[in-house]
Amino acid sequence: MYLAEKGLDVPFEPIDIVTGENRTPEFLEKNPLGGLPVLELDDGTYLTESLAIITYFEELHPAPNMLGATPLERARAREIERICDIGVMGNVARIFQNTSPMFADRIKQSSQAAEEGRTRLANNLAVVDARIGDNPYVAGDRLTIGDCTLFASLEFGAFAGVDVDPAWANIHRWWTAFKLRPSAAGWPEDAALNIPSTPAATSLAMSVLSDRRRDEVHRAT
Ligand SMILES: N[C@@H](CCC(=O)N[C@@H](CS)C(=O)NCC(=O)O)C(=O)O
Repeated sequence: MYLAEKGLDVPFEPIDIVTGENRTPEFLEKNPLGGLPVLELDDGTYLTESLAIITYFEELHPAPNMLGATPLERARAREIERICDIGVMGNVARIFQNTSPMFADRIKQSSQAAEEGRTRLANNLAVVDARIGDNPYVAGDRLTIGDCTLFASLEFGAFAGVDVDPAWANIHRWWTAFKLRPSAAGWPEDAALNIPSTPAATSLAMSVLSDRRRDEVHRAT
């Protein structure tokens, strides 16, 4: 989404996390933590961590500016981006990992950890909702990196069956508007159906969807 907003064309190689392509020895040489995304640099080395990758591109291609023009604007943009990543994405992931069958044999699932994730998610969404207020974007009247992070987090939440309370009206207004941006057009309608490359992987992905989401997918296909 960030690359689309910047108008940058970077060659892209999909990695199937459902079948564990990101856990092969070959991939772990690129990122020992197994996470995506990974940026392969011209010198053959690899850069990991979304924020590091984004800020690298931001310095190479400052226009359109998606961080801010002054030190304080950049600090505010990073502040809300961290809240969206750690507070929203992190807690959506925590709930998903502690409730989804996909993780049943990978971690010791805990309903208490999932519950804690829900509380922390609500606290962070309250801050994001207040920060958006009447503004069109998460950091005010211009698009910044936090908008990309929030969109990815909410879409992942929709896939994982983690709902955003309708009480967060500013977030919902922002989300509805953001879906209309051309950069959102390429966003997979349903990550579970687009990421997997084999029938077995698709069936595994379908099995981890919430019942509600699975019904929606069946209706749409
Ligand atoms: N802090 C890292 C998080 C990396 C990460 O966990 N990415 C997820 C994206 S789906 C992933 O690869 N999950 C699959 C896994 O860890 O097996 C970043 O911002 O890049």
